[in-house]
Amino acid sequence: DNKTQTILSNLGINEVNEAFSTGKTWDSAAEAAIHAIVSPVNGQKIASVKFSTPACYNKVIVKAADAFKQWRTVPAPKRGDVVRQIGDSLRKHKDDLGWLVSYEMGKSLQEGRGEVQEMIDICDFAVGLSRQLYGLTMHSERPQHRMYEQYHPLGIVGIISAFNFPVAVWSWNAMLAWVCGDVCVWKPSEKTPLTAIACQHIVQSVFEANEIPEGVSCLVMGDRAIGELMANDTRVPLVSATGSTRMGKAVSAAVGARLGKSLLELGGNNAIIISEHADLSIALTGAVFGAVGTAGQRCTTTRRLIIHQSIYDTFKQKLAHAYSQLRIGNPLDERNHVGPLIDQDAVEAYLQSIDACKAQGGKFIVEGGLLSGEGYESGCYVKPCVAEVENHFEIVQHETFAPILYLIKYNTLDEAIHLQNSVPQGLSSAIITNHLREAEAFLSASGSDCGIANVNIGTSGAEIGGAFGGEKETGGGRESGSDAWKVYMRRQTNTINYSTNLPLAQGIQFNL
Ligand code: UN1
Repeated sequence: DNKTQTILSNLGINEVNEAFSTGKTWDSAAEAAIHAIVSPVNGQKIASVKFSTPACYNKVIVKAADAFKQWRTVPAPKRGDVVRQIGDSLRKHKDDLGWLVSYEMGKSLQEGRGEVQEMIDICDFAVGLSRQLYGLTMHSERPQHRMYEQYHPLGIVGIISAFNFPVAVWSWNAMLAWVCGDVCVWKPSEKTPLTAIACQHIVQSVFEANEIPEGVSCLVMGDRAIGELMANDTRVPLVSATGSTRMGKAVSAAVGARLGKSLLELGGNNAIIISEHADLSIALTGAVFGAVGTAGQRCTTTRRLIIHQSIYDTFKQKLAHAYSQLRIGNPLDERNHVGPLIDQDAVEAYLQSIDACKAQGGKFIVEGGLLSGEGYESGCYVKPCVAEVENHFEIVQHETFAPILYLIKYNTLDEAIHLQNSVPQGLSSAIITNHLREAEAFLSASGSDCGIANVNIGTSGAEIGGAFGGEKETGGGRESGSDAWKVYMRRQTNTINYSTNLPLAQGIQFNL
């Protein structure tokens, strides 16, 4: 319709879009295959994109390597000023871009705008950071010597992003990488390339106004074939990848084989422990938002509730009631809580997990299923569901990217923490309790083993100011706030002798 066309044209999206961009240049090889992008909201085609060939990819890397030579010489606070302007431009485009995130990916409009807000926030963070890329100074053991360390730009940062946060996760990487003096080559998910095209246009107009060389921000379209080229490419010192554990293992192996750096943000299997000392209304809202927000497709989605036996039945009833109130439907309609899954493959995985859960002994207290009929024509809308399970079930150990919530009972806090930690993944975790000893035990060295551990907050919806990522199969990377910037730079230790002698360290005498 008209609204869709206006927004697409505001964001620079054509009917058929080129396979790569190095900035001003948008291009494709003649043989580039064309892929249609269909919205999970209504099953309508939005636009098409061409996929990059290896030759396209190579052109991008050559351009990026060239641009790096200039960009690394721009003072960091000046680079920060350019990122500040990107933040300003994102503020202007927040409604359009938030809408397109919602329409292309299927998350609620509020969450689509929230995602753009995360981008704006990381821009602000990066601007401040551009004056704070601190190294330490050390005291030399030798007289009239000075020691310090400094951080230098690394080079090309390859960014592989997932469909579920199609633009925010890229921005966490790109904004930090840019203030650090790196150049970025972004391969967005082949399921959500249009929002990436929109971002490239926004960045490009800021870069052009500031006469930044072409190649500082690059976009390559494609599927895992392009990801593989990047992972194996020695011209790309850092590959930052978000997605499944299977993908992360492949990236890590390829990058590791050439001793490059990878930053991995992979699957989660996040739990909330609900204690007998919990505020149950906080627990309920935190759990339901965590489980059904983004239709269960966040890596921070709440997948397990570990509930104290004394309040288990009460909480179960409250939960079932809350689920009965959920409105599932078009995410662009702000009255709805839950939108569609990304595509029919995701629906298939959801249905298979429900079957597997039943076969393994799970008991559904809120039944799932595919929705059909008016408003559900895309075939991607499913019912959020809740099952009583045991933590060791194979299906419970596995991350299904869908709104399936598992309930598990516990007696002692030690047991609850043990259950929470007894999965292969280690991203986000939470406890709801008003009991100080429980909260502190959960956060202690013998508590949660995750990268994120919260008290009286659910597992999803982290702020950008903290380092984001997790342990074990989550991949170990940290993105976004705190000192996550360090991975985007190379560290150099410098020792300067301003004496007239050459004293050696460790007291060694070497006389000629
Ligand atoms: C993701 O799902 O990959 O903490 C990122 C959150 C969001 C980011 C999630 N701020 O839920």
